Amino acid sequence: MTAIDLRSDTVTRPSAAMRRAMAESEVGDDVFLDDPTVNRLQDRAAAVFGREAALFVPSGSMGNLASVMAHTRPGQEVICHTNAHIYSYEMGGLSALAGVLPRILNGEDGLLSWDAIAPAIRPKVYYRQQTALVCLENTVNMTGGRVYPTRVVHDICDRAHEAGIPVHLDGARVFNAATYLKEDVAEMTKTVDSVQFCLSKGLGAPVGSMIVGSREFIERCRPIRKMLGGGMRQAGVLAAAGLVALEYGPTRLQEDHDTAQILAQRLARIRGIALDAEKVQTNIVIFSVKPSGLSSADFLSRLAARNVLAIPLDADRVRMVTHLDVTRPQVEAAADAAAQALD
Ligand code: TLP
Repeated sequence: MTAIDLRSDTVTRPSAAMRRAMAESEVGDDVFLDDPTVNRLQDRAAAVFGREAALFVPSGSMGNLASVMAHTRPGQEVICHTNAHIYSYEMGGLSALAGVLPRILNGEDGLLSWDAIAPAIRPKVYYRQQTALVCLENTVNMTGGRVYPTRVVHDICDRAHEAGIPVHLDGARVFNAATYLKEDVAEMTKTVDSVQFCLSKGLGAPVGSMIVGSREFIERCRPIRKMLGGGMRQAGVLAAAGLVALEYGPTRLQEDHDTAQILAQRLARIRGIALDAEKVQTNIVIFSVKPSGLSSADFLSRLAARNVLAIPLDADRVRMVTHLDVTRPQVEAAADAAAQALD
């Protein structure tokens, strides 16, 4: 029996239509800029976000890193939230490869505000390292897929720009945020300087992310992508999947939010689990098993024995993510398995 895999929305497998598009894709050598399918994907992504240009990158981590490197110089500071993926889950690339200092801030639910950011901006004097970039994440993965109100994003960007500081958005799941808000991604992100979004999460592609921004910014990212080892050749086979993901992926994300809601409500009723289902806005459900007395690792191995997979966030907390390869009956079965595991 195949497992009910709630470890991430990255576990989805390409659909038949996607595989067909990949098999039939027209390809060239993208390092020579002549892969027609990559070019089509880049043009489409730029159009969806109402921007001048976009760049296809192998992963969200590379998209974020290349964007940071294009916006900053070594020795400068990058403001982000303590929960930010770019800070906690990207192998220290900010320091190891971009050479910048992460300036980490707190804020409820992983969200920053201008009031939190303003005091952290370094004074513009030659003998202090300068604040070069603000990074936001939407949705915020590690606080359970929380969504930024768009006016907060615009406010942060407007004020940061007044201070001469650009803003990068880690929009790995920005289409989930758009689905929750019932807003258009172009409108939601129009004030940020660059966006990284993932094709390989809820949108269902096997590989890939996009950076979108001005043409000048994208042309600065392109050689950095090459330096990081992300210059791909006949990448049209992947871009073809990306085009299908970008076209159809966003149209079905509400289903993932609905199944996450069902999952959260069922889990919240289980003794031994602490979870506020009302905080679940998108497709990520995070809860604590501390009241049960079990560690997250013990709980997860009991769950795996019942054919349900999820990941630990720390000693007490567990993350489950819904996606296109899990159905409503499967999340109901997963919640039943959680109840049995804690019985
Ligand atoms: N997130 C993965 C894991 O790395 C935790 C997941 O399963 O959620 N930004 C955000 C907000 C992300 O959640 C991720 C991946 C990335 C960037 C990086 O994307 P990839 O994995 O393509 O490098």
